[in-house]
Amino acid sequence: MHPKMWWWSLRVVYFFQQPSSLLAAFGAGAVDVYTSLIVKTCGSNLQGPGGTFTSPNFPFQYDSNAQCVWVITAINTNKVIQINFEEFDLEIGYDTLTIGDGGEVGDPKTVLQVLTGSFVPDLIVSMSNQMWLHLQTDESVGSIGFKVNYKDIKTQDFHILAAERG
Ligand SMILES: [Ca+2]
Repeated sequence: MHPKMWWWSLRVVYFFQQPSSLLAAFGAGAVDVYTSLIVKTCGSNLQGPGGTFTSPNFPFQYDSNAQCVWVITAINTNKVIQINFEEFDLEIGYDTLTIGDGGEVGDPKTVLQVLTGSFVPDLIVSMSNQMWLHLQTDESVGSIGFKVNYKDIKTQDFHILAAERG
């Protein structure tokens, strides 16, 4: 694909913050295009029971034009993935970390959160035994990125935790 076309497509995806509007506007084909557009330059495949990973170069600036993909898998399919961020800072509005449920990286139907800037929820939990994270940075201005802890948990543990938190 022509580089300009590739870039334009990414921007379109960025502006359609709601995955459902992307689907509505372009149909199911847009999902396939989005997925095929992610040319991975960093990231890894991870497994439970738990661990820590960071954006490239952390705690120094991440690279511009980065496309990092992490997929976390609990081998026990009855478990789900829980993540919590120790540090988080991305160039607000231009660099994003998209987090989704399952292993279909980039599928807008599975998006749980699109994070940018320095605000993060304290916990993000998948619905299945897999979670994907996609860091996408633009051509200029970086920040420290993020450090995140992950673990696989039994689904009932999360319900208890949620109940305790009210
Ligand atoms: Ca940037």
